[in-house]
Parts: sequence; structure tokens; C-alpha cells
Amino acid sequence: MKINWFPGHMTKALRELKAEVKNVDAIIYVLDARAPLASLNPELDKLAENRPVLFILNKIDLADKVKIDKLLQEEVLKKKYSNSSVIKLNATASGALKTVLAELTTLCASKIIRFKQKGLNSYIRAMVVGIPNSGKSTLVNNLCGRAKALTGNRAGVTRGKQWLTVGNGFQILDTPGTLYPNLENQSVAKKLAYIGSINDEILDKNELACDFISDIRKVYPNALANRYKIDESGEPYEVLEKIAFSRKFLLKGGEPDYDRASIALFDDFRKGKLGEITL
Ligand SMILES: Nc1nc2c(ncn2[C@@H]2O[C@H](COP(=O)(O)OP(=O)(O)OP(=O)(O)O)[C@@H](O)[C@H]2O)c(=O)[nH]1
Ligand SMILES: [Mg+2]
Repeated sequence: MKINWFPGHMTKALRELKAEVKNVDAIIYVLDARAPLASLNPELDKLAENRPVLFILNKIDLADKVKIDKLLQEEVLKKKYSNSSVIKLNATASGALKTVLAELTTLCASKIIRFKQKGLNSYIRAMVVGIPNSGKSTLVNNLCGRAKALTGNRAGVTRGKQWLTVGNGFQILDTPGTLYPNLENQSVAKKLAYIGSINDEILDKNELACDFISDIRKVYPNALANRYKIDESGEPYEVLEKIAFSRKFLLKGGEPDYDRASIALFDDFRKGKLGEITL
């Protein structure tokens, strides 16, 4: 299965982002800490050039802190732009407003001074960008203190755009999650599919589950064994079968229900039930 998802609404969204970026002072680039490098979108990388960039490693509660700290230490993200910073965040938890505004204030310090010198009461405007399902709308709602933006644990929830005032002197714009037309790297594409950034409906769930089993065993041995009380060795489809039997997902006649096992596997991974994982 070749994975690529770039529907029409993303072409439109990217076009609108390119037009809107001219009006913004900073970019808030939301990455999924379960697959931080796979959540970089080359189109958004380009868009963020020449702007202060605040990278947010979101969903840190579900991610492998050791790997994330290593990434922070190596400054892999920070080095991408001359004026940028990186923070870890759980966008569903309280306290995000203070952290994010402190970072934006530092990143946009020269602009804020210029506003003050001119006696202007202008807002610092920041655009929130990122791949689908990375938690942009959840973050925006958290910053607003109100559920202004629609959220959901699937790809492609946000479609329109709206500027919202947060804190004292900031405005933020939630935007639709975007991928890119030439998603050639299938190792990246699979990670995006695992974390729910690609519409599940266009994917063969059993094939994806087998890929996931094969990948996860290499990086987190025993995560599957511990969760499902199975021997996780063997061909990936055999492991999927063992998950089905262990969960009693059976069809009439006692055959394993691969579909239910695949759905349960991704549900568990996405809820953090396989442990804290970063791919
Ligand atoms: N555990 C955890 N879940 C989160 C976090 N941030 C967001 N979520 C969940 O992730 C799912 C997606 O969140 P959204 O805010 O809709 O994501 P989005 O980036 O706006 O998605 P699109 O609009 O499709 O691009 C929701 O179920 C959120 O509750 C986080 O830090 N930790
Ligand atoms: Mg959204």
C-alpha cells in the first residue's frame, strides 16, 4: 500500500496559509511528539522562513520523554531557523497560556519594542500551523480558555479560519492541518498514518496494523507482549491474530476478527495504552 493523502481542501488551505503568512508576526508550528520529525511538513517549513517560529512538541504526555529530550538537546528543530524556540506541551492540560505567551514575547521582542516606541497598541499575530491531528485546535482552545475551535481525534477536523484574541496583546489563528503533495518517504507516511494524521478511511487497516507491529517491535520490544499478554514474535499477521484471540475478537466459526484487532491496536496506541512512544 502506498500512502499519500493530499485532498483538495489541503491545496486550498496551503494557498490560504501562503497568503495569510504576510500578515503574521510569528508561526506556532505544532508537531506531534510521538513522531516529531515525521510531523514536519516541507511546505510549512518554507512558509515559516523569515518569521519567528515557536515549535511545540505536543502530546508530550503520550511521547517518549527520553527521545524528546535528546532531540531538544541536539537542537535539531531550533537549528532550522535563526529565530526559533522549542517547547514540550500537553495541549489538553492547564498552564499552556503562560508558557506559550512567554515564548512568543521573547521571540517577538523587537517587534513589541517597535510597537511601544511608536505608541501603537497593536496585537502580535501568530498563526498556528501543523499536520492534521497534531492538536492545533486543542491548543487554540486552551489558549483562549474557551472551546472556540472544533477538535476531534481524526485527521481533517478544522476547515475554516478565525483570528482569536488571547492574553494581553496577542491574536492567534487556527488553521486546517496540512500535508504535502509529494509524500514519497513511506517510512514517514506510515508514522503519520499510525498517529492518525492521515485519514484512516483511505488506509487498509490490517496492512497498516501489520506494518505497525513490525515497526513497534523493533523500537519498543515487549510493548505488544505486555499490553496483550501474547508472545509478540512471528509474522506480523500472526501477531495480529494473537491480539484478536487474546481480546476474543472472533468471527462466527471462531476465526480471528483482524479488522477489530487492527482498530483496537491503533486505538490503544493513540490513547497511550502501549506506553510512552516516539517513532
Ligand atoms: N493526549 C493528548 N491529546 C491531545 C493533545 N493535544 C490534542 N490532543 C487530542 O488530539 C486530537 C486532535 O486534536 P485537534 O486539536 O482537533 O487537532 P488539529 O491539529 O486541530 O487537527 P486538524 O484540525 O484535523 O488539523 C483530539 O482528540 C485532542 O483531544 C495532547 O497534548 N495530549
Ligand atoms: Mg483543528
